[in-house]
Amino acid sequence: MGFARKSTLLGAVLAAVLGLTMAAGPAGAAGKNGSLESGEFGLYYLTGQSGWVFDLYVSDSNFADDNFPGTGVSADNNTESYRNRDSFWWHVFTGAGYTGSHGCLSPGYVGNASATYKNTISSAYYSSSSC
Ligand SMILES: [Ca+2]
Ligand SMILES: [Ca+2]
Repeated sequence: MGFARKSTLLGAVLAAVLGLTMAAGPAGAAGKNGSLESGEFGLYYLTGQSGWVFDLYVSDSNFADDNFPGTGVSADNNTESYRNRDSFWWHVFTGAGYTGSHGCLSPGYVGNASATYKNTISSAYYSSSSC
């Protein structure tokens, strides 16, 4: 867990720079509550952003200790599509600890996982830059 929680100051600066109308600010997002809010990255159980969503507000180095919120279904190696509602890039990995194949989802990205990442993602972190 080498990543500090995103500071509200940084969020405020980014919101100002990007001209976003984030009235509630980053404090409105609550990770891993099953609801994909602004500032979060969502990994979905099924394609087309359907099924349960594993919503991340901060980086997670190992999905093996996580279930889809409100279920007993593991989020590890079990996601098929994405939606990035964050202003950061999200980097996804097929191995725990940010190892294995490495893919990047831009801010605002919506799509299905390619064959490499379908039901294989085990960790993810956010960054201001792409791969
Ligand atoms: Ca959430
Ligand atoms: Ca975890």
